[in-house]
Amino acid sequence: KPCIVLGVPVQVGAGRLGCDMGPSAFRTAGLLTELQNLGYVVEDRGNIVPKPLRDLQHPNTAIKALSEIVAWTEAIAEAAYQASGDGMPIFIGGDHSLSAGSMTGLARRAAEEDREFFVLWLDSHPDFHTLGTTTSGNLHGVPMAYATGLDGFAGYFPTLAAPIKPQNVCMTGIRSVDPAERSALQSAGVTVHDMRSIDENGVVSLLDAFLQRVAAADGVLHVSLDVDFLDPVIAPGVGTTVPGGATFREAHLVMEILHDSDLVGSLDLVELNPFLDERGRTALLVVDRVASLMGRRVLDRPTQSYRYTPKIG
Ligand code: DIR
Ligand code: MN
Ligand code: MN
Ligand code: MN
Repeated sequence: KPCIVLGVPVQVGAGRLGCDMGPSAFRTAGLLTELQNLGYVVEDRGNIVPKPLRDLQHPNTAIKALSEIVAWTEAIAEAAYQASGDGMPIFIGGDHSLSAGSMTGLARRAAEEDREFFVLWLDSHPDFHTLGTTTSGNLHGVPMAYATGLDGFAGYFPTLAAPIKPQNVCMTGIRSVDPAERSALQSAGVTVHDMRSIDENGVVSLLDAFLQRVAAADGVLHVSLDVDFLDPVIAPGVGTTVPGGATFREAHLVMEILHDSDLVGSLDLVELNPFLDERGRTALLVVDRVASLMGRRVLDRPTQSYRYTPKIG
């Protein structure tokens, strides 16, 4: 299957400007040639353009750029749906609001193909605010709540063709959760692994348990990688750094295991802010980890098989 690269220069979902340069930085850092060197056919569809703006007002006056983000979401969802029929979509952002479009377009495709849709969310934040609960008003904080069908998006964001089951979402690397998100995550039943859980259990056993579930359901897996999942010491090029993040070695391990699993069908790369980066360092690190996810490895070794085994009888 070809890799289909979609640039999404949305930045008004984040609290500061600069993410609109993300797609350029990922291309400049050699994402496409890395994929080609790994043997993939790569199709760059260029940058998505938002739909026309509609005037939208929400009673929560903290919300910023609602009309713009809705216009982006409509366009991204459509592009995601199309691309997932043609190959493996890779969304290069752009702030994390883009996942409101990518995940819902992909989930629609999965539902049509009668496949169970799963999301591995690699982020320091759960981005599980509704339009009613966000206090920062930055809409990169809402995509997962929207995509899982939480209340309060109707009349603003596009109607969901196929809400994602909260039980099919696994968040890892979490270390910054707002009070409203904390209770919403619990009542929805999302699996959340914070950094303490990673320290206590190791990233391998946590990821393995989730991948087993994806395989058992013959599911299709989407990976959403927020750059702030990584520790700011190694990945400074992001607007919302949170200390105590994933190390280089943890990120490397996660990506190699994801490749071994053979379950990943699509990918978001979000929140890269080249204006805050140090000479492309963060962009290059992310491109390197994408190479690991797509099959580059240090040594060959026998790997855990996650092959789907149909139930008999
Ligand atoms: C915070 C920060 N939870 C908010 N969120 C994100 O503004 O809602 N930062 N996603 O990257
Ligand atoms: Mn995020
Ligand atoms: Mn984040
Ligand atoms: Mn957040």
